[in-house]
Amino acid sequence: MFDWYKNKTTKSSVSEPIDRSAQVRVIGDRASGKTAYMASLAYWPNANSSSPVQTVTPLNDDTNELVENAQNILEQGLQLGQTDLKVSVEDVQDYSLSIVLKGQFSWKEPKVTLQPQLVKLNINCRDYSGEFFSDLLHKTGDSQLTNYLEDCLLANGIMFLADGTSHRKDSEYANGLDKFLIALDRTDISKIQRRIAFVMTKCEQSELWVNRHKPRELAQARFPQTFRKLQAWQQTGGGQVDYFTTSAFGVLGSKYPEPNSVRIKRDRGGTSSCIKDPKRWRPFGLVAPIYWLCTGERHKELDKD
Ligand SMILES: Nc1nc2c(ncn2[C@@H]2O[C@H](COP(=O)(O)OP(=O)(O)OP(=O)(O)O)[C@@H](O)[C@H]2O)c(=O)[nH]1
Ligand SMILES: [Mg+2]
Repeated sequence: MFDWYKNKTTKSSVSEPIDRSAQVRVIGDRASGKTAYMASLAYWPNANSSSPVQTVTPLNDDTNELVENAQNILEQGLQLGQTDLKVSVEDVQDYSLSIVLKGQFSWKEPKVTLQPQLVKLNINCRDYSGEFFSDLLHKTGDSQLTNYLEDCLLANGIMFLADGTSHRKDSEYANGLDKFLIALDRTDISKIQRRIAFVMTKCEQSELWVNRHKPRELAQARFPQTFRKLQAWQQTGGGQVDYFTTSAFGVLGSKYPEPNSVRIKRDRGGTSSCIKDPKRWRPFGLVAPIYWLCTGERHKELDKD
């Protein structure tokens, strides 16, 4: 039954890509940027020719609709609507994507030839409403919540998104996470090794941008309680944890980059924005956490993205 939990690894012949897959759930507070993250990933605007990512392909109707939303809403300089909490978790949007990474050169025995090896990442990803996260904090024994938690058990990857500018909510995130991990460990009989990616979003904001290449240090400094909870979970054998920085909107310019976002609101809960210059919309750091969720390894080039 749990066969598809395991990362499917097909040993490659000459030109076949290495196939890796993951079942993912995206969780996080209201307005942490979950839907914008998924929409930007699926749409993949203004691809950079030097990026390690070759293609991103939507694989189902939910994902095609998400791409349309990226075009019709985000690209028009507007904000996406809030995601509603569905009565049944089966009704939650389930995005399916295939990401192909360009070949990396490697020496192949017995003939020593340079051979580029494509890597294909397949993910199925459910984008929960942030209301799920607040219910975790405030409700117990609720059947809807139980339904969502049971659905999380089916995933081998959890992407926990936090608006990088919402650090004043660190203790709430740590408490929500604590409840989440306890519920997960208590009901989990599959004993699969799960990975949790802690992803800080909106990192085009200058105070985050300067530290984007030190995600672990940034998480520890900005979200110390959440960081400690995650580390403790890892140390007690719950699974693996790693840290990432992203922006669904990206920056403008390269020498003196400025955020490609216009701030609409900023408060304790974080930042609401829209894209400043949609023609130059280029997100960063979107694929690095997915690569790690699928493989358990960090991809140096994606980390530099
Ligand atoms: N500056 C900036 N704003 C972003 C980014 N990603 C999302 N936002 C903004 O953050 C707000 C919330 O984004 P959503 O993607 O709707 O957040 P969500 O986590 O899906 O929220 P719920 O569906 O309510 O749980 C909106 O104002 C977005 O435009 C980003 O990378 N940078
Ligand atoms: Mg949403």
